Amino acid sequence: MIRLFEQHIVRKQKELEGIWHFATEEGKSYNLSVPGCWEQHPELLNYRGKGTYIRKITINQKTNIRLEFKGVSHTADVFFDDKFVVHHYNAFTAFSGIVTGVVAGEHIIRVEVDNSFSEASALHVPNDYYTYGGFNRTVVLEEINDIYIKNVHFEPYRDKDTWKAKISVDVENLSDENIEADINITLADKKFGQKGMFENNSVSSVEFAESFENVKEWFVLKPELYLLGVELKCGDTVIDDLIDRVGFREVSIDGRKLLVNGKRVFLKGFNRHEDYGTLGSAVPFQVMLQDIQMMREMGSNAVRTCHYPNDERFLDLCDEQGLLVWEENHARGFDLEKMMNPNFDRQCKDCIDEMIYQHFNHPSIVIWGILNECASETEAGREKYMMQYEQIKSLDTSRPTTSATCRHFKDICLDLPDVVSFNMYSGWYEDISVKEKHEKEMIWIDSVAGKEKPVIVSEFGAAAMYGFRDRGHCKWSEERQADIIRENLEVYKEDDRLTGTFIWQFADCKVTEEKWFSTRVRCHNNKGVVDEYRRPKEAYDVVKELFPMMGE
Ligand code: ADA
Repeated sequence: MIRLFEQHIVRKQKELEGIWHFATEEGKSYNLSVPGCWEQHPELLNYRGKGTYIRKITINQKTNIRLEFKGVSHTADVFFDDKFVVHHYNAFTAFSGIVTGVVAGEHIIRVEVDNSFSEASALHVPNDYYTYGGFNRTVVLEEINDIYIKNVHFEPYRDKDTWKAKISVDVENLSDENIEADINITLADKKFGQKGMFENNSVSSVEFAESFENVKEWFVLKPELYLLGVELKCGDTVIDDLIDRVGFREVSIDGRKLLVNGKRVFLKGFNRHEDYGTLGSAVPFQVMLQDIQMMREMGSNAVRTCHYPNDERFLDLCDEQGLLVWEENHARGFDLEKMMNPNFDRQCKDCIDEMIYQHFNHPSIVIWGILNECASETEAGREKYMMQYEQIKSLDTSRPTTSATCRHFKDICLDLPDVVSFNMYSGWYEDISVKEKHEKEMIWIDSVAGKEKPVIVSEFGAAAMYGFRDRGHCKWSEERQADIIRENLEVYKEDDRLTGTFIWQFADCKVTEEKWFSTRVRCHNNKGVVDEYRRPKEAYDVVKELFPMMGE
């Protein structure tokens, strides 16, 4: 499955899922699944390094092809008939490559994949989640003309009692000639369009501003979605199309409140890693659906994509279920030394560019996050936070920004984001009263945030080993985890200054043995309220009892 709705009627598109031939650096060969992580193969459980995937395709008539890789972990170099096509770093954003003038017959796609740790990888490092190897998401083959629709952005806003939208269509002209064509849009029973002259060998944008009477707004847990169809017409022939799915909703801030369509919302949910049992980060669609159904059963209305952009099918599900999403760029726990890696700024910039360019239209995304628990207590770190917030605002002014800090009482960046968020593990890493620590934190935040802002407790929780029960409620028992989550939720439930809280975490996830083995039993982060196979721990029912008592 590529998306939860058909993206094309005219453009030919197919998924290149199935068996690809794989070889390690040492030349050992395997047949592996795409999508799939190579660690799923019993001989590659701990393989970290380079590997080559090969797949043959057959083209029936001369055409241009576009290959879209939804996620390759973590670095990919793509070749088509031994000709270099595209390079990409980062497992969590999509990328594509185009080959023009492909003749009919059999062709070979080769993808050199690398999940090793080195200075070349500033974001994928030994961490409290695992960097797998392979195709964590699927691959799509498309046949396109010399001119095609590259992307469409939809930005809704209310103007008094009318919904309006700014729509921007990116068209790429691959030929050496300028091409005139019509762009026609269908949305919510309305049709409109304009002619465009598309310059050779370039990407041009066509802008629209339209009003939409009689549409229903998208709201938390009350979603309304519309298909946005774009057609590219040369003369009387529609030569390309692109369909996306949008919602009419607007996000704003009023003092401490986060508003959707002018109504206050309270985000209550989970931090969720893309990781499942023996499948690693190649999480199947049915597990994504199960995760959301379990989070909803516990009363969640939100989810945080810790700590990287997520699979767009998961975001499609959030759009359909009316969940509120905090999506963030790829970063976890970098001290200043790591932030000074010569590749860090560029790799963060690319990730933010791709995250917003690819996920802009999802109504469920209501906040963009950056740099989880990085060096926000340093001046040099502040420069990077400032640069990344400015980058986000240059790409999207329709959503607020935030960052989850753990630099308590020393963070010097809280004046920068629209929403202040902090991670707090009272009761787990510190045996301290949650209420007492929370009050101190809130007073400090107000003293340094520059003005009253919405505040989110972006992480809290405790570890428990699935199945370990102890009537004394000792640490690592399911009972103790349930007690700590209860104490936290009881405090946050009563604090009207908060606009949200996310439990760390939804499910247990694998971590890198290097660096983390000493504090992570069985090389997992065991703070899930379900284990990596989605088996609920006792805390599941505590959340199910208390979340419904918290604001919507
Ligand atoms: C941090 C971090 C999470 C996880 C958590 C923990 O807050 O943001 O990724 O590592 O701590 O389990 O300690």
